[in-house]
Amino acid sequence: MNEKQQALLIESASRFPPPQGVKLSYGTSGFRADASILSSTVFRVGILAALRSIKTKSVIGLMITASHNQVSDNGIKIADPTGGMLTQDWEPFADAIANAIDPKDFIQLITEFVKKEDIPIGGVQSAEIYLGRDTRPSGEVLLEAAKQGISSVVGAVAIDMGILTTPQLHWMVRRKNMGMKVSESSYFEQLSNSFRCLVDLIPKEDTVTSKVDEKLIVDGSNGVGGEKLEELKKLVDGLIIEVRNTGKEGEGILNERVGADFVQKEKVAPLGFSSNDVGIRLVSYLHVHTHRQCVLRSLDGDADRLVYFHIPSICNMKIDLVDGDKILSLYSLFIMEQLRALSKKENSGMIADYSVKLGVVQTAYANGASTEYLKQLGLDIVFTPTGVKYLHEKAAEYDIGIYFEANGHGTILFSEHCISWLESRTNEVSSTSKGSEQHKAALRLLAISNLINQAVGDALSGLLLAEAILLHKGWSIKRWATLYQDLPSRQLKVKVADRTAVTTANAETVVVKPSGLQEAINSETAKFPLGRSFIRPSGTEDVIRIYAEASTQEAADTLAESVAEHAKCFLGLNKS
Ligand code: G16
Repeated sequence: MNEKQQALLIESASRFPPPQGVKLSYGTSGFRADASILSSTVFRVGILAALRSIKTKSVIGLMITASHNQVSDNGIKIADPTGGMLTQDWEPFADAIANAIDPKDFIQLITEFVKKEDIPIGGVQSAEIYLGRDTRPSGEVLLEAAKQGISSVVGAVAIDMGILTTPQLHWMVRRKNMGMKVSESSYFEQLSNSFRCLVDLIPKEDTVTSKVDEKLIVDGSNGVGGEKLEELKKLVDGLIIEVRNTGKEGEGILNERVGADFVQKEKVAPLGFSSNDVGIRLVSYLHVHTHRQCVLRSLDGDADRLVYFHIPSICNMKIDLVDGDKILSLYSLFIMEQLRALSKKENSGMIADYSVKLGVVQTAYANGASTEYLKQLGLDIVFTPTGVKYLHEKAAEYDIGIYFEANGHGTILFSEHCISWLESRTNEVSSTSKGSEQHKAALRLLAISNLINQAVGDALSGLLLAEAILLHKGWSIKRWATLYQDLPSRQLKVKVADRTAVTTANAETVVVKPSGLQEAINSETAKFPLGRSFIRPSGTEDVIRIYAEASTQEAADTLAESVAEHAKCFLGLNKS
């Protein structure tokens, strides 16, 4: 690093002193904490993004968001050149620079890292970083900190893409690095065009419209997802969508008793939904949730997660949840049907000359009944620790890899080879085979690959795909929910003295430290038929998460409570 570059870094870093007495950690999907202590971290991640852009000669994305966390928190997610999460190799460097208090240590860390990674900084190299933020009030200040971090690397340029959902920013980074033009309108066009394509391919005779729910009500979590869905729905024909909890003045607070995380964990309807919505299909997102006729759906705070639900009875606001596992099951079923159609030899001239490797990826949070169902479908199932960065990596090993966390975060990845094969199936067909079931199946799979966000889980594109499949099958949310019956489950969180004292193994199903805790969990689990429980430290909140499932709701609740008691005993409570 030359002197000019070093001086620039020292001068700009002096404007963003790190908070004293706080250790920040990269976590499940980037840094996340109370927004008031994050300026220095975001500034430093700006530098990291510029280095990553120089190293990879590609555009990098930075998203200012804390997704499902409370409104006073904020955070930063990093999109790598593929549009996926930052490579895990760089996480230790991110941790180190975020926590370097002494300016000399900070400069030394950067000097050593650029040397090790052979990153030529301070010279003629250029770097380009796309910036986005959600609707949190702290977003503007933190965006400015990111810009200052970026501009303290010679040749690096920040491009502010405005208020976006997290998946939109990841999509833009991926697309730009594929050499395509990038704009929000091209995102909306791609989604709505491929949705229309799927709907146009529905066999007319099979459409049982009477069974399909009439209306979709979406809980936008008072975040950016609601606003974006209002724009997208103008381009989407054939769906009646009503958005609630849009975050408009007076509508409510971001993620406060709304959104996919709340709906999925608490299993109750979000604010803004009432007994008038009984029987409707609903969606929640980040977070997005859906509810439809009426189907309801919930999105989350930055619209990267999606769960569906409906309210079966006016007696209470308890919901029937259609979570990420059921979305995964719906997608898997539909894709398998298309692959089966493709492999059939018809008098069409099309021959399936290649066997597509299809696999699904879940985490320990997947309901046991969903895994059983997917096994029965004959699917290859792999488990990873929590965090899309792990699931995405595994899914990319298949020709078509579908991954979902129960909390509604997931997507479908198509290998380049698979896309080219599908394209050749649709381009090379003889005129007689056009319109055959094989031809249509290939077109459907290609439409899915365009509709689904292959950079990261995306509540908006995930919603349109689920809707297209439901329309194709003529299914209501109730029919969808009966694919299998979830085992009763319960999730709890406990604020312990130090969550980092817990380490786990086997995709987070076994506690390694503190020693003795796993034995205590085993002895509780053994008391309940179909009992299963695990604990893990959250990577987005300062808590330990506890999951339990069993044959009855009462048993799942009791198991979760007793495991929580053991966790408190072994780890001690956080008194602050
Ligand atoms: C992030 C990750 C998800 C993860 C979630 C909760 O989601 O992208 O993969 O499931 O955090 O993680 P944890 O249990 O470690 O707190 P989001 O939507 O909050 O960005």
